[in-house]
Amino acid sequence: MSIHTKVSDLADNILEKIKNSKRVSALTGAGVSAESGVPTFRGSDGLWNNYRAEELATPQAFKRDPNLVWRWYDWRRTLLAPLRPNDGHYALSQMEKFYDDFTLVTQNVDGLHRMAGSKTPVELHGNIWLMRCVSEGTVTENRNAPLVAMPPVCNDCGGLLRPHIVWFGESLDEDILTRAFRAAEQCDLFFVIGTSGVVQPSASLASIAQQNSATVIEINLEPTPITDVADATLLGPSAKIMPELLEAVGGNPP
Ligand code: BJW
Repeated sequence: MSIHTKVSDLADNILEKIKNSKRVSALTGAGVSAESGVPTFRGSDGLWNNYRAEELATPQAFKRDPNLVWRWYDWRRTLLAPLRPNDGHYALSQMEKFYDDFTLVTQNVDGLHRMAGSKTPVELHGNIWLMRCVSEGTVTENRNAPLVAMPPVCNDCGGLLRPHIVWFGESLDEDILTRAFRAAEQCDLFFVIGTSGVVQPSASLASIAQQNSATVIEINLEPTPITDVADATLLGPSAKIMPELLEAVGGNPP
């Protein structure tokens, strides 16, 4: 474990891995979107500070008061709508071109990785721009922000729609989880960027990569539980560090 603030300070063997690995995966969290203006979940400016998670991000909360839950999501969607990817997102999308095999796994629901050009991000916790019919299970895209009608209902059956997001106590989609575990198990290099590393099962991906002999590099503003399993931690904003990493691989920083 080593902690640095610049990519150029990393040990030679770590830089070698960054430059020459073939199979690479990255797990991102809310910190990657922070510099785009998206609030993180925890910490002093976190979303949970003003709202109790168990009142809003659970199936029980939605059953009890769908209007309250939708008002929170409507507020977040309206805040997100004008926001754009930052240099961290762009550097990650460019990395796809420099490694033979690159899988981006994200806990973020904001869709900014796709907007930055990442082709097939594995979205572990869903997507805030998708809605799911509680009765039929059909998933549709809806970009209205603010929403026109509250709570939104299914055009086909009139049933209640919910955000297509994984709430606490809900299982992650099996296929998506399989892709994420495979990406962690089969990579030579694993980046963990802007996540507090406390929400399972996502947080376990770094340990899985490490147990399968991958080099684990963490990028965060501060140490986290992941720091203990990482071969190196780079302390700093992802919009600064990710372009430095891209440059180390041979790319032109955004
Ligand atoms: C920067 C930066 C910059 C800032 N640059 N860095 C095993 C043990 C214990 C509990 C469980 C367990 N398995 C499952 C659980 C229960 C639960 C869980 O993990 N609870 C823990 C909190 C204890 N997990 C679940 O319920 C999951 N389901 C599941 O496992 O089903 C089976 C099961 C159920 C129950 C029991 C057992 C098994 C589902 C989890 C779904 C999480 N969903 C959320 C909310 C979605 C709502 C929404 O968005 O609308 O997803 S929680 C919330 O946290 C959101 C995020 O994706 C997720 C992770 O947060 P993230 O991204 O790490 O953000 P932050 O804010 O925490 O951290 C930001 C970081 O960035 C910080 O470190 C900053 O320093 C850093 N940073 N600016 C770089 N510029």
